[in-house]
Amino acid sequence: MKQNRRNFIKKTTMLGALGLSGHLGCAAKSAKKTSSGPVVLSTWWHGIPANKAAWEILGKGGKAIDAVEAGVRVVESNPEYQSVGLGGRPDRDGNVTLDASIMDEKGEAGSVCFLQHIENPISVARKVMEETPHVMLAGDGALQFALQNGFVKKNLLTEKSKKAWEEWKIKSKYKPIINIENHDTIGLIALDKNGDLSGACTTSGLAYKMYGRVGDSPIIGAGLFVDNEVGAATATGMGELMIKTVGSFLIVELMRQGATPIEACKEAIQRIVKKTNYEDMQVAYLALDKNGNKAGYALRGGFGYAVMENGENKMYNADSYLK
Ligand code: SD4
Repeated sequence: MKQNRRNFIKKTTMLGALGLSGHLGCAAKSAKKTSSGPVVLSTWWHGIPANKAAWEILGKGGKAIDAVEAGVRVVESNPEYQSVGLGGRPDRDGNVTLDASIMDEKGEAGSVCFLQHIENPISVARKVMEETPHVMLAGDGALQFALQNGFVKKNLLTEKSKKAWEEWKIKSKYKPIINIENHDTIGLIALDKNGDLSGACTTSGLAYKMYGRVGDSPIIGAGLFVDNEVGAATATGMGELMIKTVGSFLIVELMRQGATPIEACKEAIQRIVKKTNYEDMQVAYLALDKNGNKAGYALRGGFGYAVMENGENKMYNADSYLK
């Protein structure tokens, strides 16, 4: 599955053709409680297997923090998903560099960025959260910490991703084209049976990015934010736009002030429209409040996300600002 920008647009058209269920955002319009049990939602099609893994924990009354980690690990470890973990598309020099973050119900946070050679960066992020006094480790320092904690060093560049990169180099003439992107980060947020929220976000980032580039996914408040009193939000798309507008934090703060998840996501997209040069770029958010109300909303059409509750796991096609 090619996932460059052009193909992303094709894929988004395909989503519509697949007749994915309607706009969950509308269902989430009301702020009243819509879910009594656990709920998990996550970005893109790989959200289906991720939710399923998360549900194995949530469905048995397990903790959201364990569920979010287990959910995204499935996607990180599957080389067929060329935008996360093993098999992720490399930067323009051929290095697979990963970003990930995690937050729990206590407001604790852990993150790694520019991490190489580790299949499950989310678990390294969780270790940073739980076993260091810090929030974020980067590059070689993150790798060293991972190895000290028993993670195994491996080559993450699969033949398939290597081949795609080599083809890209011919056409791209090796220019850094930062508005050409792959939108397949997995952001996953969950509410457990006890009413506790957690979230995880993990990615190989923008394909063929500049060496050293870090996106929104490991930045607490940009790619992910959780406040157990209020709600959780996560993002996918062109990370620079979410970083500049601190989008996930903004969504949670708007919900704190009474916005529904869909209203909060719309406002965060509006902020991008007003404050950034978003031409040719995509951004999408997911939000979940403390009562289980949820929404997905995107800058442009074609953003799909998966929701699992009451044992049912379904794709939804998010509403968007640009039609
Ligand atoms: C990034 N937000 O690195 C990530 C890319 C992404 O799906 O979402 N890909 O900017």
